Amino acid sequence: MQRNKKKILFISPARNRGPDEDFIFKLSFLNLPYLAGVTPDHYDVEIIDEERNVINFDDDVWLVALTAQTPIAPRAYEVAGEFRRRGVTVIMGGVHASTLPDEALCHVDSVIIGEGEFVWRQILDDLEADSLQERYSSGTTHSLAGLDWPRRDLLNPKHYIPLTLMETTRGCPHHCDFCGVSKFFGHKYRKRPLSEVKAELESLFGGGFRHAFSRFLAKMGLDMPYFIERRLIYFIDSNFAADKKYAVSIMEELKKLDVKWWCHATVDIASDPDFLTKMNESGCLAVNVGFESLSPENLKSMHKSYAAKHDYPKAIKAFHDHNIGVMGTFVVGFDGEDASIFRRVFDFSIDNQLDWSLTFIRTPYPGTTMYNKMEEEGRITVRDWEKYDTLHCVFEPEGMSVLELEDGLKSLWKYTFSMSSIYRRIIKGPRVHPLFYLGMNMQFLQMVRKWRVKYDPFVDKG
Ligand code: B12
Ligand code: SF4
Repeated sequence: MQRNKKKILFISPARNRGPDEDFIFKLSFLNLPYLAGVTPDHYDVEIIDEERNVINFDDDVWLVALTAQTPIAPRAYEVAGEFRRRGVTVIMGGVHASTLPDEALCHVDSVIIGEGEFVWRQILDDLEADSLQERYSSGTTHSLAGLDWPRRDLLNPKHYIPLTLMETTRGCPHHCDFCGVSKFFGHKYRKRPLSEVKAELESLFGGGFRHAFSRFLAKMGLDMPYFIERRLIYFIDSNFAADKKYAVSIMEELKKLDVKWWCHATVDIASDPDFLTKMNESGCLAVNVGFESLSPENLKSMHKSYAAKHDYPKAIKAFHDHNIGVMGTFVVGFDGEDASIFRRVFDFSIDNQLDWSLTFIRTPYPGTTMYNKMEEEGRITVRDWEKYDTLHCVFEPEGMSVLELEDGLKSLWKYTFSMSSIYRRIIKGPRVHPLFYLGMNMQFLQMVRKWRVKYDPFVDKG
């Protein structure tokens, strides 16, 4: 059969993961669906998620469009090489290529720096006219009004957990030194018009689902019907509640639609009980909070002083008292930090019954303030981007060896996701949406139980 439309293949490449790195639950993504959403109808579009599909390099395609975060960049370059050898034009966007366009241009024909939607049609027109530029830059000040909705329909729902990803804002007013968000999306907190967010929510969840029995079960902490009915949203915004008035308007809509949801937010919202009440009433299951460090000095050193002002245990209790679970994340490997940090983070997670707790190794991503500082100090030891996955140490640590840091982290994950820890954090109490958190914790348990470590900081050597 002859195809008369030109085909654009959007690809999200995947790292080679060993069986000991594999999650049962897979998340979908929004960036390529957003770009597919602004692609004119006269093109044939397909999204390949390499985590789930095999790439057919001999497919008859006109254009390949790649996305990649830093640890995926090497694989993206391999994929680009395969297609270019077959004479196909390859372009690349995303955080990594935007930060290191010169590097990316050694592997692809064109690089998009910044948000793709605003330059995408121009790129297609240029390619049609045989005048594709090497770089396109979209800046970080675009209004989000009128943004076309992402083509979620191009991702096979069977491949992912029953969860809808959604974005309401871009940018973040804070300046944490390890984070690329405010550099990439800007310090200005840009919000989509409320009417557009509400219309998108309505189109996804409007109508149906008014089962009194499901709501009754949910009140007992059993949210299962919402998962089965796919009425679960993950707001991928870096900071969902930086403008609380705006967030409240969205929550009013979520309450009407009767859905469950979670988001990323900063710890300060815990000191606003009215806001927490509204979160709970609108179906919030969880808030993902980057606690990063238990030391105020470390928080200051990473330019996260606003968090140092908050009492973490009190904040977690406030979330729990409002029936909101806490997914806490931490970072280890600060200067002067020794191996006792692993035990401290573990104890903190248990004592405060963190519903989910994940710790990463400090990683200087290119383009961040942390990267520039470590580069200046000559402390970056690893240039293989695959290792920039926050489980490896890519710099010269101070206070621990690389092995202590990497295996200490793995041990921490093993203890955090052991049955006894899961029991103490979730089952014993406060039992905030226990089914949801059991599922989340169990998938980590099944992964970390296969891990082997040479060094375990939890074992008393004395
Ligand atoms: C949600 C999220 C996650 C979710 C992923 C959910 C999912 N499947 O989408 C989870 C929790 C799993 C996750 C994991 C990780 N994440 Co994350 N994550 C985010 C977050 C908060 C939002 C991502 C997002 O969807 N943004 C919205 C979309 C629309 O933006 P986008 O992907 O950048 O795409 C736009 C442009 O980049 C561009 N674009 C992108 N691709 C392409 C391609 C083409 C062809 C074109 C033209 C344009 C283009 O156009 C898009 C639309 O405007 C970002 C921060 C942020 N606000 O972006 C961090 C972020 C992307 N994550 C980051 C990191 C470090 C990670 C991890 C490596 C480490 C970790 N320990 O968490 C893992 C690795 C995951 C992996 N791929 O292996 C870093 C990336 C840094 C870097 N240099 O790579 C970020 C920027 C946060 C930060 N602190 O700096 N993450
Ligand atoms: S608050 Fe979160 S998104 Fe904002 S700069 Fe800090 S880590 Fe990045």
